[in-house]
This record gives sequence, structure tokens and C-alpha cells, in this order.
Amino acid sequence: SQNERTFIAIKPDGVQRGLISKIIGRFEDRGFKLVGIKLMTPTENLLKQHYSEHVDKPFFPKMLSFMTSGPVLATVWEGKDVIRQGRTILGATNPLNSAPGTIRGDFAIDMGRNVCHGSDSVESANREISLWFKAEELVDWKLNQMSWIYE
Ligand code: YYY
Ligand code: MG
Repeated sequence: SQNERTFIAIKPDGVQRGLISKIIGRFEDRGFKLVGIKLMTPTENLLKQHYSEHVDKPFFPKMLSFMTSGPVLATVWEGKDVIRQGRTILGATNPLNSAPGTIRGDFAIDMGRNVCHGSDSVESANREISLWFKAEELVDWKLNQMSWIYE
């Protein structure tokens, strides 16, 4: 459905490296609708919930200090198949396996500095959106180009 939503975050490395406009631009250019956006430094507690599947992994402590080291740009995007398309736009988790043309394939090298996050399923998208955003922070608006993007 055209109402599908996903959570996309630009990690502290992406913010520090000035990649915000390029990353947001790719989602805008594709035709997806921005419905939530905020810059924030996430707390450890938020990240433990966000990355609950990874808290016991060996890389988690390093990832936690990296992710709390500076601001993250949290965004929510809406559109047809946006969860899967978003993951494709970001590229493979390990940038060394990410295709050129993807965000990670164009802007990253190491796994622990892979610039961005994207939800991987409907369940995680819903969970992550409600974790990072209050309901009133998500904006319902009409994208006027809708009929030029969708048939
Ligand atoms: O969803 P995605 O970000 O593509 O990958 P995940 O397997 O969920 O891992 C989350 C996050 O953890 C990844 O983007 C980088 C980091 N990470 C790491 O630093 N080292 C690993 N060996 C695996 C993951
Ligand atoms: Mg993941």
C-alpha cells in the first residue's frame, strides 16, 4: 500500500560527514514522502530497545558508544514498498558488500561506520517508529505529486 512506513536513521558518522541532504535527497527523489524528522542524540536505553536483537552480540558495546557519540537524524518515510525499497537504497549491512549506487556502497567502508539504518520488516518498522517518535510528531500531509508518481 502507498501508506507503508519505514524508519530510516542517519547515524552519527553520516551526520558528522555532512551526508544528511544526500541521503534524504535519495528518498525524496525516489518519490517517497517524509512524515517525520528529528535530530537527536539517542540514549543508551533507546538504543538497547532499538537494537534489542543485538544487545548480547560482541560488537554491541562498541556500537553503543558509536551510536551515542553524536546526533542521529531520525526519519520516517511513507510510500509503496518503502521498507524493502529503503533497505535497497541503503545497501548491504557490510559496506564492502554494498553495491555502488547505494548509500553504503557510495559513502562507507567499515561495518561499524555504515552511515545509516533502515527497518527490515513491517513489524520492526512499526516497533522502531513508535520507539523513536511520538504519534504527534508524525505529520499527515498530502504529497501533491502523488498522481505523477503513482499510476
Ligand atoms: O539492519 P542492518 O543495520 O543492515 O544490520 P544488522 O545486522 O541489523 O546490524 C545492526 C548494525 O550493527 C549494523 O548496521 C552495524 C552493526 N554491526 C557491527 O558493527 N558489526 C557487526 N558484526 C554486525 C553489525
Ligand atoms: Mg537490522
